Amino acid sequence: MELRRITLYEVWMPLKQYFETSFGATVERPGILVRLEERGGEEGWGEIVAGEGPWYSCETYVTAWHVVEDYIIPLIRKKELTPARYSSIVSRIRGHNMAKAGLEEALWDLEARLRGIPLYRHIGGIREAIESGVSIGIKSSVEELLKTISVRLGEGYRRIKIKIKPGWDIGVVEKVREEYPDIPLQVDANAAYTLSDALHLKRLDEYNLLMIEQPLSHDDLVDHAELARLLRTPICLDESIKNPDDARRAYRLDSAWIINIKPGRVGGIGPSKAIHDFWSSMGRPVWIGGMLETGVGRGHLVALATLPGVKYPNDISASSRYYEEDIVEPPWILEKNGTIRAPQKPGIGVEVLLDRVEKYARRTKTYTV
Ligand code: OSB
Ligand code: MG
Repeated sequence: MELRRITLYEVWMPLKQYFETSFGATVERPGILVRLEERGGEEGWGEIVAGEGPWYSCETYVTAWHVVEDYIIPLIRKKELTPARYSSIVSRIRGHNMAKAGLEEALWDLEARLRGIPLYRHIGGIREAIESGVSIGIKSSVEELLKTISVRLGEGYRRIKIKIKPGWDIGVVEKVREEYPDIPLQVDANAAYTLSDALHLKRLDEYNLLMIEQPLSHDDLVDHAELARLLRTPICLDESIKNPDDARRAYRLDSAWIINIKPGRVGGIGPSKAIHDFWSSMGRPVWIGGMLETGVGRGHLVALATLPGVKYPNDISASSRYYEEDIVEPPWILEKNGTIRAPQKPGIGVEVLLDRVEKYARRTKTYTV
């Protein structure tokens, strides 16, 4: 594909409700949208999911812009690109997976649109609807949490994930289970514990959780393996799996049974597929996680969630769970049966509303390539 222009939009999307994890609260979500235009006039869109501060990962929306502008764009100028060639070219840059992923996603979207096929088919997806779960942040009280869970279940979400941290864990899960003995339920610690909390975490085994996500340090594989031997609750890794090699090592060490794949964290759709393929070939399940994406990034998540190895509901909720108005048309909608349909239109299958993007953008820049 021959690119003509790349435009970056730094958008700030106000969340309907703040989202709190063990590393902090997000009130307004920054994100960088990537728009590619190729010679024939076709477009591709991707999203950089780096946050406001280096809390979930070391990247921020500021470092991501810097890396795209000063390193990625100069490296790809005048090059004939496919998503795979792009990944190979930018592999010279260490880390900065979220920055890399934005353009990579846009290339996949562009390639699918040029071929006139939906992105999910282009990447090997096999289902026309994906199972939608919801991730619920830390609340000011258990009552508040129970109320939120009841609303989300009423909307049709197929599984509830709650964020935990020291002081907001066993007691909270116990109360949720008292109220809802049978719902599919899982917890996410975002790396808030250490191995010395192993016996404390073991108490979660009583509550029939689908999994515990990233209990220990953000780049650990060894301690998770030790914890996995102690717990009956399956361990799911999020932060610790940053590339396909990490997945291979996690399998070797037996650090996890499940991987939450996020394209931003691992450098895009290609590396996500590689992790999916490897982990599935080992007979283990994956699902697709989210980073509070706008409708653009969400399109890429939906496409990935149609892959055959996705065996659990995903952190892919409707646009209305996050935002008063999304920047795409149609917005992502939850069906009554708790699924989201994979669009049959080319690429991510939704139209990006440029006037909305401009409304939320605080910085925009176009590069000719
Ligand atoms: O750990 O999965 C996480 C959001 C921001 C940063 C990290 C995480 C999350 C979520 C939200 O859990 C998932 C979503 O996009 O709905
Ligand atoms: Mg997580």
